[in-house]
Amino acid sequence: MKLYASSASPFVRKVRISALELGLAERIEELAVSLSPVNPHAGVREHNPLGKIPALITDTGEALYDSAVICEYLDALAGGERLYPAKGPARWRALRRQALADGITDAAVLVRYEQAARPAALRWPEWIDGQWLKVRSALDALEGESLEGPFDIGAISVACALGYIDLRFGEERWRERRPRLAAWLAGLSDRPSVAATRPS
Ligand code: GSF
Repeated sequence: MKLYASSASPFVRKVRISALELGLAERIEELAVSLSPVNPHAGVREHNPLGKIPALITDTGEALYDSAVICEYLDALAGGERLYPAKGPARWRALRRQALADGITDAAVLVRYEQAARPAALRWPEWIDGQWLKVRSALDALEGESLEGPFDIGAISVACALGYIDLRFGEERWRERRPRLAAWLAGLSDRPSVAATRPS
């Protein structure tokens, strides 16, 4: 399998952690790319018309995206029901938590593009504030949940969202008002899949 990837991408990190957890990492060859909405990558666009990473090319040549689909595909390849609970409340909790965490990451990535890619004269502070409202509200919601339990796709997605905020927005100091979430993330720091994929 081939994976269009970049080292700082939080969505690619979801796939990397999932592959390591499932024992599939060695079957994936990474194709490193650099892209943004104003700097699209032709190879990625050929396989994913949205021009986004992660995009996976399976061994039969089929392209899969986005991160949620790729992670569920890898889970199925490894026998199924390891990262994606099959049914019942555990499934809906994991999927809902993945949606919440990916929403945090989506909003944070948009802020990053706004600040790093958009010309200063075109920036819109209220729009950035609107993205931060989503991020902070979602972090508050996670602080109110118990994240203890299996390291499923919901937990993986939360770890990647928090890792991305630490990478790009250290000044946010999200831990100050969210001690439970902070302790949960700290408890994961030695987990091999998390440690091996930490962005630098
Ligand atoms: C989001 C992927 C994404 O925004 C997923 O895979 O879950 N819903 C998708 N990827 C970014 C890179 S990143 O910040 O992880 C991307 O490819 N951006 C390029 C663009 O044109 O938006």
